[in-house]
Amino acid sequence: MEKNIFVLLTMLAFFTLQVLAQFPRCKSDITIGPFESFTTVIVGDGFFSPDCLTVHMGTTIIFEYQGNTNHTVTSTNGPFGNCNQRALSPEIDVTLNNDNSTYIFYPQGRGTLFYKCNILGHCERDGMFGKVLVI
Ligand SMILES: [Cu+2]
Repeated sequence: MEKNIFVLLTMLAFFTLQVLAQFPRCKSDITIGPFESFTTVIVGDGFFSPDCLTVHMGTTIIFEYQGNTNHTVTSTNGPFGNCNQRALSPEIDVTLNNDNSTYIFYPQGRGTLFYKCNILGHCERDGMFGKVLVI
């Protein structure tokens, strides 16, 4: 009887880990203090850094291009790592390159902005996605 419970718990732990492994994790997870007027997310070739950012209401987020090929900041409905859909609210779809190297995001309320790079393959293949949690 005890052996059966052990086997059951082992299987449960195994399947739980399998499910958790499906969700991408933050490569970096930064929280910005409550009185910062702005913070920066670097848009590079194949990454956003930090990819997970927490700010307080009133902090502006500057997406700063430091790449060699075009990238976009494109809002999605989430969850983190979703490369498929675009979000309509807030709808953001900005191409960044040497001619247009910054996008300034002014959060209008608390909540999470999920975003990705919409250039083919950049989100799916390179993992170009991120989120901004506004608290
Ligand atoms: Cu890109």
